[in-house]
Amino acid sequence: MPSYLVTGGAGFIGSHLVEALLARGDTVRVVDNLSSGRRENLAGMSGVDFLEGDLADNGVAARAVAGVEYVLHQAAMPSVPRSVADPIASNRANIDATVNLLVAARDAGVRRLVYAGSSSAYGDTPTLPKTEAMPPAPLSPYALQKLVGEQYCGMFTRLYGLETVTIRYFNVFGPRQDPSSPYSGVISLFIKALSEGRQPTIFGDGNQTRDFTYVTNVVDGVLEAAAVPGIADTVINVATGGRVSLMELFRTLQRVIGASGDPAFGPPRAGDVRDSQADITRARELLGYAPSVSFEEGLARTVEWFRRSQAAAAPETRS
Ligand code: UD2
Repeated sequence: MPSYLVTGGAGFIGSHLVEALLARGDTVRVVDNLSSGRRENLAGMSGVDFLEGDLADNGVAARAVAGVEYVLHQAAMPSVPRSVADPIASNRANIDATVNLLVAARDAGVRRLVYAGSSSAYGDTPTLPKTEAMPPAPLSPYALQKLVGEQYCGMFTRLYGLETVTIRYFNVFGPRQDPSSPYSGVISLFIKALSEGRQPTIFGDGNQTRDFTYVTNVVDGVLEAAAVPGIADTVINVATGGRVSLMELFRTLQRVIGASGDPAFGPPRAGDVRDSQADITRARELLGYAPSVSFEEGLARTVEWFRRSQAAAAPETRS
């Protein structure tokens, strides 16, 4: 029964990893500073060893990795615009915490650390789809910080022999993605707005594209990345492999939700990537990965989850 640490395990993606690990009988510890994660995300998942703390504190990092075989490092301060607004706070959460965790994992003899990288590393390089061999070109503090984190991981493998693998995520969405902040992922924000009869805002002309990836696909990729031998010091895209514009996303969600009308438009966001699409050949070859849930099916499941969670919250709202 291998033991796993999921950093950021009370967050959106982290909680899905915890759920999958528990379902197959693994032992799971979570470390989370609850900055964007919530204890409720782990509701019903019994047996989790929960440690509340911030990995930017190296004492917390050391406690978190004690006795652990695998680390799935999800803890981060996501969001391009948040990093543009506050580069120091995001640097601390995304780089300082990662270095502390790597040192602690090295010293504790962890077998492998899987790092949550970001498609933002590719920036606006002209070629699509993006292959891992392309030179990175970060456009925002967030993109640079996530890239530095993955480079630290590779360096820890080469310098100290700590096995690390980076999975570059491409715009992950699904149940438990929190729509409550202006920095939330666009799908969660659009679902919330359309469900409440409001029009969401599109930043820019709406022709920017993303390889939106349902969370289950990411869980599959990350768990394989922890298990497959001989892939230390590798960067691997995990995505759907498609490309959907913001306008297409908006129209598709309108259909699924049963809403109409046109979106509002605002100025493009500073640091925003124009087009993003993954080449998933490496994931297929190294991890045996294939996306098991399509973009459309993922949207339907996410809207359904949102409806059920709104319905569950409704009695409290009325009281
Ligand atoms: C980046 C990364 C993604 C992940 C994420 C974490 C890229 C291509 N992707 O996602 O992999 O690391 O950061 O935060 O860099 N938008 C609107 N209206 C809104 C909100 C967003 O039009 O109300 C636009 C936004 O300007 C962007 C797109 O929707 O063009 C997606 O935005 P997002 O914040 O969901 O994710 P993004 O692409 O910054």
